[in-house]
Amino acid sequence: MTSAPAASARPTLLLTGAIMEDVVERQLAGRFDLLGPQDLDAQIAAHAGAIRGLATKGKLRVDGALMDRLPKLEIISNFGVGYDTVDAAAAAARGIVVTNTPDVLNEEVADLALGLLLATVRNLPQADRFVRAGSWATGAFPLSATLRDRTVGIVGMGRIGKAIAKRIEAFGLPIVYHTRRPQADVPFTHYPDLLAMAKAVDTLVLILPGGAATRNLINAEVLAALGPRGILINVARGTVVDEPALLKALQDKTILAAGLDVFVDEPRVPEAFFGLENVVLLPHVGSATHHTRNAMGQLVVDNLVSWFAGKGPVTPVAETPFPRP
Ligand code: NAP
Ligand code: 8YV
Repeated sequence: MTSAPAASARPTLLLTGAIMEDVVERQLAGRFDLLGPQDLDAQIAAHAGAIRGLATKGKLRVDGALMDRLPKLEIISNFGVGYDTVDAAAAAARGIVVTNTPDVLNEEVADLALGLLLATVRNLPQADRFVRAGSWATGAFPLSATLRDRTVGIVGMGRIGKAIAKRIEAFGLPIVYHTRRPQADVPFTHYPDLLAMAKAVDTLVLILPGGAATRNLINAEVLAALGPRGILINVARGTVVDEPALLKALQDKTILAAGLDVFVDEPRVPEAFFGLENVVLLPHVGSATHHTRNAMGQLVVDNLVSWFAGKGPVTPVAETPFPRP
């Protein structure tokens, strides 16, 4: 496919998961013949030759094998800025456009990252549990670590990384960052070498894509370099961290604490984390407000509607630029 299709009446669209029923499904229902998300396999088997669009979210892998089952597929619209569950290279090779939901969630995810950082450094969930348990009546809550003398290394300095940096600057903390390429529009020191940065800081905030290229980037060596004052905040993807290595580092106090919004096998969280007092665990809620999830859902709809109106995608991913080169 080298260009957008001519405008067409009611294309068939497959939903691989329940996506914001009130925003996405209601708007799409008037314009598309909708299939899924129930009985996906049976629906694909029965309608494979008709499916021209796919709206996807979360766990289900949209890989080359699935694409090969859908010979008329033109567009994959992903609910989320991270699209590590979609094989975008396989889509590109088949002339299929992939879209995601960038920018509309930057501030929300950055807010959550700072909330998680504060909660982890100042033991806020533990303090809440302390009060609820009636323990305050019998003594004071222990003093905590502080943000005051910290240097923050941000791994990933894209749209959300910059929004996080803006907030950390307002807290008066020095910032450095690691990415593969330096960013021209930020004043912070760039570390091309992650290990060197981990040695130079005591706080790491992860906000980069998941997938094969970043799998286990944060391993035992990086955690050891971060050291016993070290705080790790992960709002990126669970796969970016070697989870067993992190667990061991928390148990052995190789690092001080971690705040995790994301895990390798969501919604399954290794139970060994539950018994640790030096970790704050969130159920992947970086963008999870009514406001921002609605905006993300609207962008999923806008991409599909624009594509099938013959106007091209609104927010194609880098692997499937439009118009194609
Ligand atoms: P973005 O604008 O594309 O920025 C990604 C950043 O990561 C870039 O600075 C990029 O720089 C860096 N990066 C990519 N691959 C890297 C690698 N192998 N090593 C080091 N740095 C690498 O993306 P964004 O919109 O900020 O979103 C970032 C990610 O946040 C998403 O992909 C998603 O996984 C995650 N996220 C999580 C939540 C949540 O709910 N917890 C919500 C939204 C997003 P270089 O290309 O120069 O390396
Ligand atoms: C979403 C996210 O919750 O945008 C992302 O990359 O991780 C979150 O905003 C998720 O994609 C929805 O499943």
